[in-house]
Amino acid sequence: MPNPGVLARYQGLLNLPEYTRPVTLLEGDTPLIPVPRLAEDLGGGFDLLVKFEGLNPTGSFKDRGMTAAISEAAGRGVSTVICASTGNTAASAAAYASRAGMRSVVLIPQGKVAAGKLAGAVAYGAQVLQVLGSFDDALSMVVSISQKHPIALVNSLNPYRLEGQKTGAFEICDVLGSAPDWFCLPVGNAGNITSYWMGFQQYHALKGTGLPHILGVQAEGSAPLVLGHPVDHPETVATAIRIGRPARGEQALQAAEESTGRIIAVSDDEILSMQRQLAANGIWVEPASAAGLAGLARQVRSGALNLRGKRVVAVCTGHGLKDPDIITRTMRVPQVLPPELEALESAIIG
Ligand code: AN7
Repeated sequence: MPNPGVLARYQGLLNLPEYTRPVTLLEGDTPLIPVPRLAEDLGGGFDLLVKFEGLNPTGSFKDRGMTAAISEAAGRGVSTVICASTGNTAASAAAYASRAGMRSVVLIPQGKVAAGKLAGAVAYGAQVLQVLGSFDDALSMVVSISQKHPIALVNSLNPYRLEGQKTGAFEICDVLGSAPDWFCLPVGNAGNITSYWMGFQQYHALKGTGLPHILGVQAEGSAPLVLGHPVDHPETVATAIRIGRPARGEQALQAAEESTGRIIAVSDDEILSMQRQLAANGIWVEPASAAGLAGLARQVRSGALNLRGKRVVAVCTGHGLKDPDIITRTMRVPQVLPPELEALESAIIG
């Protein structure tokens, strides 16, 4: 059966109002890709699969929650939606709003959004505004304006975002027949980790699919949930998770605790190194998306986690195409050849 989009596929399992009017780009149904060579590199003896969420319509996992938030808004006749974003939410909100015939406004931290995401938000027709501040500043501004004017907030403070996002957990259980033993993902504003835990719990209550331990991973320069306090000036190369006051922080900590998992931080170098390792397995993700597996690698290396005989699923949240600058900025410019066979031979054979 062709994929009907996550709302239709999991109708009845998502807590959305009667009046919801479906707006979909046929998101979801993303592949769960085995990466045996990467598992070997991490010591071997366990199954490792990547849920590649970069293959959603706008190139990130945000589309699952956005179809739900925009569908609810469409059902009650909303004409304008707004969000703060490190980039992916902006592109997704813009696409689904346009699809619904709504106006969208997105607030981004000035100069800190990857090229592919900014271009997406513009291409899909959002009004893009830059804030001289962080994502956290932008979020507090959009929350205030949505309380003052009839503009719907579509950040993950919007409960319908979480409802749609739960479908990632359902899909994993449907494909594997049960939840994995460990489940790792990057954590920024903490909507995704909150939703996955809700989804795994709901499916387990319904179908006995079991519960994973959750490993949430932040970047060291933006790790409020590891430090135990907000970070006023978050920094990391993984701009998607450059967030110092996660809106769903409490729930993320609860998910880690209830699942007997943990939330840890990794360095930018570990993130970029895992981005390269994934690409060496044919999966190019944006830096933030590599954080979950970078955290898994760190835990295995230090002996904090023994995965022998276990099944592990890692969510890779966004496509590498969204953040090409990080690659092109540091690469060696490709060699230029005259149009002669000899030059080609000497370049590749020596
Ligand atoms: C690729 O787009 O917050 O912990 O405004 O883009 O649910 O926030 C993006 C977050 C991980 C973290 N990976 O997810 C935004 C935004 C990627 C992301 C996260 C984001 P949450």
